[in-house]
Amino acid sequence: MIRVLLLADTHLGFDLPARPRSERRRRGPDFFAMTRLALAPARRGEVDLVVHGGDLLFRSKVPASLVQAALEPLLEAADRGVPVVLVPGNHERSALPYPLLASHEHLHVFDRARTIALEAGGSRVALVGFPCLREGAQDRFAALAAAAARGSEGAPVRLLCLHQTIEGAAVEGHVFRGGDDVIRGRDLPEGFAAVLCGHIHRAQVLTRDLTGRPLAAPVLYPGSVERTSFAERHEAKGFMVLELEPDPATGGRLAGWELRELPARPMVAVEVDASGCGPAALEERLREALAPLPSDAVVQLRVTGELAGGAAEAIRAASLRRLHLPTMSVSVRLASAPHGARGS
Ligand SMILES: [Mn+2]
Repeated sequence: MIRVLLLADTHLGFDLPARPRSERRRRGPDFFAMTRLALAPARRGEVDLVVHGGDLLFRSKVPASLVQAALEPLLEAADRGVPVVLVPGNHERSALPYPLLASHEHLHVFDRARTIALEAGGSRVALVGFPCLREGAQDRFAALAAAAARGSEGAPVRLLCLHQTIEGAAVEGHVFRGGDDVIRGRDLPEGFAAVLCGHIHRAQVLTRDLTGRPLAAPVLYPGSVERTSFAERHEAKGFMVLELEPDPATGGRLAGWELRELPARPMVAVEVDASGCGPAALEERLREALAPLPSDAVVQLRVTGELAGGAAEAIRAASLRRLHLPTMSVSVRLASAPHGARGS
C-alpha cells in the first residue's frame, strides 16, 4: 500500500501586498499557514508521495521572490526525501522557474505532457500529466493524455495528474456539464488507479459521468486550502490522503481516501440595513452585526438600503476598523453598487 498526500489550489500570494497601504489584517499569511499544515504529514514522513494539483500561486504575474517563497513548503517535504510532484495550474504555467526546479532530486514538475516515473513506498509509480490546458481543453484532452501516458504502461501504480474541470464537478450553485474547457468523463483513460486533480475549489470525489456511467478511475479534488471567495464559505477546506494498492495488471487501485480538514478561517456574510440610519445609528448597527462573529472571521458586510447623508463615512475602511477586532478581515459590499467593495 502506498500513501499519497494530495493538495491543490494553495493560491499563495493571495492578499499579500509587498507594500500594504493599510494595517488591516491580510489573508496572505493564512494561505501559507494552511499550505504548511497540509504538508505536515509529508515532513513527518507519514506519506510516500506528495502531489500538488496546481494553482500553487494566486495569479500568473508574480515577483520571483513570491515564487521562491511559494516553493519553500514543497521543498521542505522534498528535502526530507519525499517525492513531490507539481502540476502547473492556470496561474503558474509561465511563472515557474523550470530549469531551477529540475535540479532538485525529489521535486518533479509537469513542465510538459509526460510521464514522471519514480519509486515511492517500495513501489514503482508512474505519474502522467501536463500543465493546465485552457483553450479547447475538451477537444485536445484525450490525445494529450494518451501522449503523456507513453512510458507509463505496466507500472503497478499509475496516476493521472491534472489541473482541469471534469464534467460533474460541482461548486456552490453550479455543476459543470459542458463547455470547451470541461473534460468529458468518457475521455478519461483506462488503466489508472485515480485521477488527482486541482482547479475546482470544493473538495469532492467523482466516480460517475453525467449519464451515470462509472468513470474509468475516481477523480479526486482536494479543493483549495483556504477560501478564495465568499462562494466557498460553506465548504470544508483541507487536503487528501490516499491509499493505493499496487497492481501491474490494472495500474493499481484506490483502496481508500480521506479529506483531512484544515482550520481555514471562518467566512461570514452579514447583511446590514442602512435605511434611515444617520452615521451614529449605522455605526451602532455595524458594531452589533460584527460583535457576535468569531474573532478571526473573514467578513463580508452587505450593506443594503439608501445611505443617508454622512452615513457613508461609517463604512469607510478607516472608520470600520474601529468597529471590529483587529484579528478580523472585513470588507464591504454595497447592495446598490455590487462592485464597490472595499477592504478594511
Ligand atoms: Mn485555483
